Amino acid sequence: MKYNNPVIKGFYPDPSACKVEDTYYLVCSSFQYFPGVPIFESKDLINWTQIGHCLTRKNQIQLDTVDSSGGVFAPTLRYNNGRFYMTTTNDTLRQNFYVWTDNIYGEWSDPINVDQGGIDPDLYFEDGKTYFMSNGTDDYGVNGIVQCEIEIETGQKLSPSRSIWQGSGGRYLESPHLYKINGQYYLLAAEGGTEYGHMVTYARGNSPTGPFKAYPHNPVLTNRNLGGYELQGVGHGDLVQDHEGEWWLLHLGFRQTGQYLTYHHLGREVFLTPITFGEDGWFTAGHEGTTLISFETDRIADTVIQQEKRVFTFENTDWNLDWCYLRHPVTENYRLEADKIKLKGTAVTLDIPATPTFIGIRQKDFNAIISCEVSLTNGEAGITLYMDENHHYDLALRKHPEGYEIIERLNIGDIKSIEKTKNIGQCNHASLVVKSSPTHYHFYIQVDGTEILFGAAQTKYLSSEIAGGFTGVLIGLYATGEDQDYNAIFTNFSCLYS
Ligand code: 6LW
Repeated sequence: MKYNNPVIKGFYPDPSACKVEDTYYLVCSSFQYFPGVPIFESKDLINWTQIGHCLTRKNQIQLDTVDSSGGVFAPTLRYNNGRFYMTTTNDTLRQNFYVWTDNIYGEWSDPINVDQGGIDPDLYFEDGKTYFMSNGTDDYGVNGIVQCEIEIETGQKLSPSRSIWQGSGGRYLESPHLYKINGQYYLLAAEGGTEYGHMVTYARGNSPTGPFKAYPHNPVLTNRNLGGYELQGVGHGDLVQDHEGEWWLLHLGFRQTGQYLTYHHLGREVFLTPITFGEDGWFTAGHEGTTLISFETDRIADTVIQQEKRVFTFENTDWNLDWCYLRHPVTENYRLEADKIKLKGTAVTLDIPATPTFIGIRQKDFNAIISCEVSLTNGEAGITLYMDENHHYDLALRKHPEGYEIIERLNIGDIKSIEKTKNIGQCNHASLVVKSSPTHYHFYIQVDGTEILFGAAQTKYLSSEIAGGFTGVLIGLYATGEDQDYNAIFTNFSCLYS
């Protein structure tokens, strides 16, 4: 069959996966968004359904003081003796920790801290021992992939942290994962940084503690030399073995906005690349070490069909799965109903790294029509295309002393500008429409069923290349205001991808 990449679209970076019986499970990083660490499941590696989040309680993750792209960095998901473990870093606190659950559809434990620095923690279980890996500097001042043994019940270190591999020479050695395959230990990593130079590298050895010998042809996977190719930045991945014994890499990458337009604003997404082991025990990845937009493979049955949900509405999404908040939400400011939401705006705007009244869903594809109706009593409420507090576009309804107006606001770094306003008198209701293409957002208002073009802005100013950071654009519904009551009601939300 032929499958398309990405297999999970939109801002879902740093995938880590494991297989339990006939099901694959996968987690991603979530940074300043709450709940943290989305969990997906799949039976066939190409159709993924979100089933929950690992970090659903405030006592599991401190996000209040977290800047954009701070907070929850890359997680690892592992299963041992009937228990799932998810380990990650709160990068803002520089703290590695893990949580566990015996029911992946339920709640996860309180965090257990590990006193080893660096990011991208990994767990490897063998013979009653637990090895904990991360990147960084070891107890002797040596950089690299750093490892210690821990007691899994308490997170206590049972051995000093020791650097076990220094990588293949690329910058930003990170994302370690350790596996035992056919009696050998494989240490997978990412190098090059999570931009255009990103790559996957690995080494192998005879013991979980090394020494490790680098694969002679590293990087095993990178798209860094594919100029003019839509998929870039591939790296940071995790190996899984399928039901038939074949190996795959689930990893991140991004889609740039055009063949030679080196911007991406949808965030880093999840890609699937076949892995092939040679007789010598070294493996290769993808098509000559690159990831393609689609792979023809006989490893997945022709009867498997890659499904894609193209329409997202209030009615067909789940508030607890598809939608998320900036840092810890003030829950009483949200009334989430089957077909509408009521928001209580506060004085906190989208322009500061705090907790505005905001609920967002990831933009999963370039071409989309996003629409909703909003009613307002005071303050402001509307749709935001939100990358971070300094990079967002808003189409909103706003109260002014004599009545109401529609505004189009562009917020690009130091330039914060209301581009257009339209006075709508005493009418406190508006239909807002945003049409998105790879390169532009066009803003419309709908009056009596007719769409009136209000303005436009380029997507590239919301891209990671301009905004920096590790996240992607969310379609947010937001409100600001000073009242004590719910000042905005949203209905008829739809995001239709073509
Ligand atoms: C993550 C690191 C990376 O921790 O980006 O792509 C960092 N790789 O491994 C943030 O996602």
